Amino acid sequence: MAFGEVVCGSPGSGKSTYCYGKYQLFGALNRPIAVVNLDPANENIPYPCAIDIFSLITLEDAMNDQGLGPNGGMLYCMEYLEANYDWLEERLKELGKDAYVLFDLPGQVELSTNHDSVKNIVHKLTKSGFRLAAVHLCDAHYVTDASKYISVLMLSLRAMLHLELPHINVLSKVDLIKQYGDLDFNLDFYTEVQDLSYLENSLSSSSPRYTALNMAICSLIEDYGLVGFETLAVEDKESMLHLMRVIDKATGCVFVPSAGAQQPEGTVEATDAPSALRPNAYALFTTAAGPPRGPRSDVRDVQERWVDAREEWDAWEKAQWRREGQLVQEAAKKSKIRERNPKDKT
Ligand SMILES: Nc1nc2c(ncn2[C@@H]2O[C@H](COP(=O)(O)OP(=O)(O)OP(=O)(O)O)[C@@H](O)[C@H]2O)c(=O)[nH]1
Ligand SMILES: [Mg+2]
Repeated sequence: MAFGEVVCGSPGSGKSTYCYGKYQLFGALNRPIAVVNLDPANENIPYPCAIDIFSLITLEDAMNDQGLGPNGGMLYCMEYLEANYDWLEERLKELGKDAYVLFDLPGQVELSTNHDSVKNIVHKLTKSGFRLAAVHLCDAHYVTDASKYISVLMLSLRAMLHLELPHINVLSKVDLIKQYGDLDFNLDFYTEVQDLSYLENSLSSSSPRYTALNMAICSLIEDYGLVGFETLAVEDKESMLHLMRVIDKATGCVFVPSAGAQQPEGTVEATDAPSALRPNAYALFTTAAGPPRGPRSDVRDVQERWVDAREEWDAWEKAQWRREGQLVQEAAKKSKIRERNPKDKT
């Protein structure tokens, strides 16, 4: 069964960088992955592309041929892709039925909030057997201002209602959050979205005329009770791993490495039995249904890493990297010595 992620979010929120980060992470884990660029304006693609919308249509062509501006051109490209869905379907088939596919979308928010083309394409993919999750990225700096935070909540809720997929909202670039000033509350207040009435003070001081409207929007978001956030710092391996576990849980994907593939000890027994019959030390059911575990799975840990004790953690990480570098150098030296003196076993 094919699994995948529809990576959406506002312009510059880090979608393409996330796709590249995930491509590298899956490479390190020996998990197959393919990235599909669906942004017809994405000229500097950081990741190796399995399928690229550029071979179907580009934004420039759409603008020139149809006499449209950049935003109208983008909508045209998505409508064109929807009309030529078989182009996408054929190339996806070539990736195999067990592919894991990331769809990198353009940053125009209307594509994931009210325009129908992306939604229709997603529905066709789901019908063809894809188990998809929407991964909606929002720049974490919005949480440093109450009114911007409200707009991010509304945008996220709207995308959830529109795309109708298992949905994971993500506060991206959380590593930069400290540089935008002090937060009024701890990070868990913003990620858990439990009681927005605490925002009243900041909202009434920034825009007193609209306090009542803002509070009405807050209670609407609370009434739905759908919006919550994960956090992401793309260069932090633990952060990427945590998000991977959350997404796997949302799509119901449990990856069992094939026998013989290099995996952490005890993960899989090296037999030729079908994957469903092989033991998995991480326990398949716990992985699929239990709460995500590990570093960065608790938002208070994220707060400590990037807000409360960032300098100390940075220094600790640097020391670890130095130590790893030394170990690699020592191992290389030893193997050179062994090559020169094959009889020497030290
Ligand atoms: N510090 C930091 N920077 C990030 C992170 N993720 C992305 N960025 C930076 O954010 C900028 C925008 O990233 P992109 O990946 O191009 O964003 P995008 O959402 O694909 O942008 P559009 O496709 O134009 O909508 C780049 O300079 C990235 O290096 C992150 O986790 N931490
Ligand atoms: Mg991009």
